[in-house]
Amino acid sequence: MIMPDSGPLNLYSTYSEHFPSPDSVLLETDTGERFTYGDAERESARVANFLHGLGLHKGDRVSVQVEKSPQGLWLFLGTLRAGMVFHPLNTAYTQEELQFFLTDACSSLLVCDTANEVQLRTLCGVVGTPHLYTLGAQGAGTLSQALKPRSTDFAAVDTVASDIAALVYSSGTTGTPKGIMLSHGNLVANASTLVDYWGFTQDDCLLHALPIFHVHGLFVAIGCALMSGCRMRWLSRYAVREVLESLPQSTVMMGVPTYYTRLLAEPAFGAQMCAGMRLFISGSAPLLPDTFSAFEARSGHTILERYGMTETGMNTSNPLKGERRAGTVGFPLPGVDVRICAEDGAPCASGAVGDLQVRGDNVFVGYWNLPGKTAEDFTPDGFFITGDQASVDGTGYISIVGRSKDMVISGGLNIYPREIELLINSIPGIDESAVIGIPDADFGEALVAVVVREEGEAVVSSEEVIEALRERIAGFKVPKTVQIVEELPRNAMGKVQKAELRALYS
Ligand code: MLC
Ligand code: AMP
Repeated sequence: MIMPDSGPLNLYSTYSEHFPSPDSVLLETDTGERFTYGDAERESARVANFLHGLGLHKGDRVSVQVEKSPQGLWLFLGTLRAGMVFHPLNTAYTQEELQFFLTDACSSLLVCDTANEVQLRTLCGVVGTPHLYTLGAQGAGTLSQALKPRSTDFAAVDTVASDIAALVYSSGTTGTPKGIMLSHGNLVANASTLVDYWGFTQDDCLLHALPIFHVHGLFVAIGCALMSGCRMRWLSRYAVREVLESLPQSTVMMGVPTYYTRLLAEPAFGAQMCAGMRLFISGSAPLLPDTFSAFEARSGHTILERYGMTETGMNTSNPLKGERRAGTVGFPLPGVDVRICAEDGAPCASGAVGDLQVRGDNVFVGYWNLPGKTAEDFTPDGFFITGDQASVDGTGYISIVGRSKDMVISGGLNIYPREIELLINSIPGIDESAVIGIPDADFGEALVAVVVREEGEAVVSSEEVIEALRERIAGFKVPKTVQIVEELPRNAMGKVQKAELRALYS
């Protein structure tokens, strides 16, 4: 949504208005290091000076595929300060996937892991990305060398609410990923709402175990911390042992449902280690009511479930004070208009299932270079059509009950079956395929490919299908199993019956 530009607005500058004294601790890492708010200011200034020194301009894309580290956070903050567009990339993406992203985003700079430098330098040559620097998990690499001589002072570039702060890709029902343009205004609006709604203060310590290449870990978690001036217990990845050790020093945790089911699977997890915790938040995928109840029984805490999307940030949330209801995502957040509509666009009565639509300052500016797709996904009165199906009960609690888009969420990561089907169908010896999600105790949903082989062709095995996919796409998108069948079930119109396949393989 395009907001009126009523003056300068920069996400970093807004964060920094809430920073406590420079010597206040911002990050405590799993290796025992501590970084202060002063470090964040100085190091992000070096990044901003470096980006300007490279000759990059406001609006240029800075693509980043690195392991989670404090230096990765400075890179994000420095990019915002410099007025450039932060383009985070999942570390699991293969070269083929990166080629698409760098080309589509027309990136000016790629920062990658030291280990990938050689291959990605060649790729940058192919796609025309002019600059490449490296950043290893421990902070070493050509980027840190280049940053050393830079000044630790930098005045944030003048940006306005509608200027793009980040470009985050999500795949889609056509199989081709699309860039989601998030503006400074979108990210400021959502983070400030969440800080208030979830009661963040400087006294909090947020247990941050999420990756920082997605909206959840990057804008929701980091946004709440920086806009309240609190501390973060910073884990480089979600490892259940480190989470157990960190809980006694934390007050808030955010995670996808898998984070909570993995905690419940640990016999050592219990109420005592949660004594200092005030809030557990879950999102990015449905939290099963059984998980909600088991967690309450073990820890004494009711998990607060919220609902959002990359395109919109957070839209609804269960309350901080008041009943958190299992199986629901609570109420619309302040400043977010939510409505549930029938196919003809009329509002649904309470209890009826319809398409969930949202409008507000949190809603993205549009899809990168795809004005037609952007127009298609908005109603004439400015509501974004989420593709989620929902209902609202008589007391206002909203439940997400399904999706009109064909999408699987595995461990909080979205996978669009069409993308995988197109790749499987291109393997020699394969006639066609259908990719589905089936219930999985760990990931919520697990990917299964149902495959029909070509008659008379050399026989392709399930293992060969998996191997062929591994070379081309991120591991989390590779189906956990491949079922070879004679034919796919179809209805009278010739459409593959995925519900039938799900029932068969669940
Ligand atoms: C890893 N693997 C997965 C997977 N993650 N498979 C399916 N689904 C996943 N989510 C596979 C790898 O390919 C590998 O397979 C094997 O599991 C081990 O990899 P790993 O990296 O060691 O796994 P692990 O550390 O256990 O990671 C699982 C996880 C992680 C759940 C901790 O995926 C995670 O942190 N998920 C959170 C994602 C997130 O931040 N989502 C928010 C999106 S924003 P192999 O076969 O190669 O060995 C959003 C908006 C909103 O949705 O509302 O928030
Ligand atoms: P992403 O594209 O990664 O931003 O994922 C957004 C999608 O995740 C939404 O459209 C929903 O389908 C799903 N989602 C996020 N939070 C929840 C939740 N609490 N319950 C159910 N689905 C959710």
